[in-house]
Amino acid sequence: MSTQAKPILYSYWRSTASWRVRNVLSLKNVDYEYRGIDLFKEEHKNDSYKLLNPMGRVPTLIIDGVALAESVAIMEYLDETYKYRPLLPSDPLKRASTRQLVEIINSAMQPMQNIAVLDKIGNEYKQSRKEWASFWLHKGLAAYEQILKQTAGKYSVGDQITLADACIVPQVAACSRFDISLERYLLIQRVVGNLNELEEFKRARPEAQPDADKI
Ligand SMILES: N[C@@H](CCC(=O)N[C@@H](CS)C(=O)NCC(=O)O)C(=O)O
Repeated sequence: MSTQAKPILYSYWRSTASWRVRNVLSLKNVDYEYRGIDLFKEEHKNDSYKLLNPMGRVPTLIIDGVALAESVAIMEYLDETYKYRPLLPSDPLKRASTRQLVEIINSAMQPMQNIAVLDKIGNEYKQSRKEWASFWLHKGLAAYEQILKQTAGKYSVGDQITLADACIVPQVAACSRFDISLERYLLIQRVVGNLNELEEFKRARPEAQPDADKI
């Protein structure tokens, strides 16, 4: 159990990296304070926020007296300090597979569709944001799908919910924003379908957040 009474999450409702951390907080049953950072009002670029998150991105988790940034580091810290429902398998190979899947999303997919990167592609290099994102997202989806052939059970790695699951749900939602069809990715569809049925995942969804746009 962590030592601080109530962690504070700086998040943006539609941010997939924030959503990963919300999934883990929800899965671990952690009571936390939510603070919205509006990316479209550029609140993440404020000097005061950058003191907490030097890259000027969301999420940031204030926990145990420290401002932690980078969703994977945050998720691993939570998994180590909140013992309830371990999200990294005890078997070393399954743990490595979990981290492999996490890295495909964290390093090869999300950075390619991050707002700052898409703005550079669109505004400076005058290329199609959608074509760029679609190319990289399909590459990541195909790799994830191929690995699932070896690892998947009910979820990404067997029947245990893992950090990979916390990442794939938001990443698939991001793909739909670029009109990417999941037709070719049957295992991803199955796993995400199973995860989306769980109450813990429903609580973490963008539309359930206090800063969600009410249309
Ligand atoms: N690797 C970082 C990525 C964080 C990230 O790119 N966050 C996005 C939202 S999902 C963001 O803040 N984008 C604003 C920007 O880059 O200006 C993490 O996992 O925390």
